[in-house]
Amino acid sequence: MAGPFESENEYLKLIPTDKKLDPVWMRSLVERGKKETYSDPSALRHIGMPVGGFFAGTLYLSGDGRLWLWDIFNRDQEGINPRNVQYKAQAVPTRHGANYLEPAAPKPRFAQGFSIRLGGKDIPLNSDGFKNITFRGEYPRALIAYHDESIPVAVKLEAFSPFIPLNTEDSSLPATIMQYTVKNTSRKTVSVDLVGHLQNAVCLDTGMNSTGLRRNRVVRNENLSALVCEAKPVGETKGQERPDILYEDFEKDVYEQWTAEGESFGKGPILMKDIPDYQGHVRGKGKRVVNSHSTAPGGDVREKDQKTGTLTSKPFKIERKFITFLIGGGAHQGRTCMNLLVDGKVVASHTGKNHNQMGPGFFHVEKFEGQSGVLQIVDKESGGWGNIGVDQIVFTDKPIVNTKLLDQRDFGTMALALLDSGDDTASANRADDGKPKVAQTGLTDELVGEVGRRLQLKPGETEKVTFAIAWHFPNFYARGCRNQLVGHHYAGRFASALDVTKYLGSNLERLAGETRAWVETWYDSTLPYWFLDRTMANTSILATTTCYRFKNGRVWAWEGIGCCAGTCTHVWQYAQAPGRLFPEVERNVRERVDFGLSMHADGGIGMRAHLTGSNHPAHDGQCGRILGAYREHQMSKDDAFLKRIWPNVKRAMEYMIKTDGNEDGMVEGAQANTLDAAWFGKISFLASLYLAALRACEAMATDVDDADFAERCKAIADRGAEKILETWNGEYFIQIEDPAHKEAIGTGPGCYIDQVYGQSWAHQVGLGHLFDPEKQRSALNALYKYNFVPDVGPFREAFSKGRWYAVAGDAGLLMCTWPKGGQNPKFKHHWQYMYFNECMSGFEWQAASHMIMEGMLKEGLAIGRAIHDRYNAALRNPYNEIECSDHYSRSMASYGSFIAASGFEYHGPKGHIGFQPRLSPENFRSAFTSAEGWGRFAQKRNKNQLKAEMEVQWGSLNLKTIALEVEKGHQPHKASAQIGSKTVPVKLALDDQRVTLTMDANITIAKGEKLELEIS
Ligand SMILES: [Ca+2]
Ligand SMILES: [Ca+2]
Ligand SMILES: [Ca+2]
Repeated sequence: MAGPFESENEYLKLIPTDKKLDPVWMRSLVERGKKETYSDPSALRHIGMPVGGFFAGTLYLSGDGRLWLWDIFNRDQEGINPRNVQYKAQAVPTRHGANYLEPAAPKPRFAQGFSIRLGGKDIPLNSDGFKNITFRGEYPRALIAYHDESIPVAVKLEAFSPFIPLNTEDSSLPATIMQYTVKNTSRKTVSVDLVGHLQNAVCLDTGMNSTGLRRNRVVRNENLSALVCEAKPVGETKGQERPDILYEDFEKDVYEQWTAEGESFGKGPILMKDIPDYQGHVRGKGKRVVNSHSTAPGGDVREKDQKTGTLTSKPFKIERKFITFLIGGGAHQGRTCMNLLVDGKVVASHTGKNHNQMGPGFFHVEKFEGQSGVLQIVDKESGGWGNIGVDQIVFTDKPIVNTKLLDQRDFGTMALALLDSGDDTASANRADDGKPKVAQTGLTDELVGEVGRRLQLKPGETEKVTFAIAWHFPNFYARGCRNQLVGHHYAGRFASALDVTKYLGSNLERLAGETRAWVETWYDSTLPYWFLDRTMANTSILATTTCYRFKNGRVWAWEGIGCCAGTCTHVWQYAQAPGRLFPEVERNVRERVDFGLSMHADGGIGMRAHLTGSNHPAHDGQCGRILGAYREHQMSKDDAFLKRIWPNVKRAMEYMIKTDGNEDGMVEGAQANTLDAAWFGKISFLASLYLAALRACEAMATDVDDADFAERCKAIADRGAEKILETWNGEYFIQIEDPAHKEAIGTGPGCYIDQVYGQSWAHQVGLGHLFDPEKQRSALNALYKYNFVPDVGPFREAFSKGRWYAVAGDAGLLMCTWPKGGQNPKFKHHWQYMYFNECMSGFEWQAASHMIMEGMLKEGLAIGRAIHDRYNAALRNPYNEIECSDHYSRSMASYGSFIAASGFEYHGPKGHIGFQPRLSPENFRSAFTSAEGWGRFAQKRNKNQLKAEMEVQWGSLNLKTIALEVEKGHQPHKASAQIGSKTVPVKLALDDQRVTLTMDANITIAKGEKLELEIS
């Protein structure tokens, strides 16, 4: 007679359309709330806040104040710590979410830390020394408080690298500042030393393959006392030469004294004549060599490289000063290499150089003489250059002069400095009681120096001590640019780490003051703390090895750390933070790369840029870069930037118009996009981006007086606004598949996260509605209804394909669902199908921003908060939103949600600014950035009045027009404006709730000045 009542649709079974979200949680989305702090030891260990400058490596700060990770030595590896973790009986690599499943924990690579010394006792400033520690993260700054009843002082730490919006240079220093405030909490005067120590880590990775000396020295001047760590090449070794010992020549057809595991090493050394021709001459000695490519099973290069294995020697006695060998193959650190193990630990490692031809390598093992060692030849890499070749291993005493020391990727300098001129307790070698000013050791030995200060504190008294740690490793060979030496921008500005600390020392007040001013401006807001924390946190991606700036000044980035090269257009276009906070960074990529070396003759922008060119274009990336050009123009003070790039922006648009064909405003044919495939048919996702790009070009063409092109873009966009409605299914927007391409993947009638992404972008740059706003709001509602899951666990049990950026217990917005069925069964045959089951925060942020812009606060904030909760430090590192590898650049879309919440619009060359706060417009306050200055906006409004103010904290703000929104029903008739006591004449125009104030002439609001507006 009736039923079944439950849905038969597999998606609707697993995705509740009524989310039944906890009312307390829902309230917390919009409430200002409290500053989130962490004090649980396990949470403190999960934290890794990037605290170095932009484009200078990754230096983490843990929740208890340890500096860790130290990815500053140009290792150029995939992820913060390349590894696999086991999950659901599968090995999950970094790019598939290893650090999401098992967050990395601080592990010291070398000796470094800060401590207090009291009565001869060393108490580290971390959880080993203090019982009670509280961490508060306000990227770019961390505040940590140390307290322990058994210790007569309490300590506070403020850690940051200078971060000053609009000042990219000063925000890109290879350094971090650690400022400690020590308070005597006892009733007696205490004498306490505050000490920082630093091991000389120059050539820490390659020292075993080099001969030379490490040197520490103490430098003092009027601004600082610094410990400087350096290395220099020398070839001498002590003692006499004994005869060489040939340990292994690999001339037999079996490995004999070696144990082979895995598949890639086969049964024994291969005859060089049997190595495939395409590998070239490997230049081994004798007839046979180890070569994990040629011995691996498989029919082609890819299959053979996919195989892995290890070859482990029997233990042997180390009885000479050097182990020499021939080595070739992949350059993957720790993955295609030969390792020397002593006491089970890898003490030295040597990779190939992405070349099959072998060359000489060596380990300097003088300090291990007499001990037992094991050699391990490793092929753990399954991708390109996933192989290793080795031959002719010899133990020898012959001194090896390594003239290449200066070329090593980890050759450079480090410095630890006290940033003022007071007395210090510096020592170049802490093992030497005499506090030497200079100390040196061999490259294989440990050398630790320190810098500190003695404080005499009366009861209740406090004192501040400011340290800086700086580094300078100029030899960056970019794996993403064919291992070419591209260097670092910072190395062009500073000669050494000492130079960096000197710059910090003489500019500390300004750099620290402006950084603090920004943080205070950011948090002096009515927006919820969690929202401010989360939308800013991803800006830290600029301060990780996802992002580089070459010595020639060019900005270049991975998608996530070490994974997917070339500042990918279709990934980076989601990022909104750099374009608003550091517009120079994005202008750099637009001008030098996208509309520069990446551009093809036909106007296509290659989606991945290498050193001198790029590969094929992607449709979404192409549109996104045109939209970026408009944002970068808006964030400029005049139209000089746009005028320079306009001819190529126009060519890029013409390229898109060609893919439209009949110029009906709908792109046809193969549409390559960010889900790593070409989709076919009518696709609202790509059509909306095309419309947004057309509107952006219409606006830019108008700005450069290219009226014909503006008209052309407008006409196509007008048609497209109608045409896109063909993809409307009555509730949301879909893909109408191309019957000629039924084999291709796509979303068909699915509810896809990016279905109206073009509109989200258009809102970011104030282009208004591109097409039917009501239908778009319906689409966003459908997205929330059909794709938001309060717990992805049950869904992922059933839909197990996909990577792990959200797991059981986590909420998230799924990429694509088919609540109305109709999924083309062919989709499942494509590997890219897995994407649809995942939660990827960059996409989620894009959708959340759009919802917030449209006033769907509950939905948009729930999505943002779900991401925030996934990255709670109790679970994992709050600063590492992961997609395909760590610190994934797309997640910088989060800043777009902040733009949405304040309803910010800006056009520098026109002198226009506007705010339409979506949260608490009756009383709203937030930071803003513009072309030349930043500050704070505030408004209060009711039915009769709107009062607003803009206060400039840094730089200046040039204005001609201001757009604001009055309360519904309010019909204002007059407006006044003043800066201090000076009245600024304004004219008022009203369009529904939108008020535009126009000044007679441009005004400039200087730093410290406030523009006050009253509309009634
Ligand atoms: Ca041989
Ligand atoms: Ca391999
Ligand atoms: Ca068309």
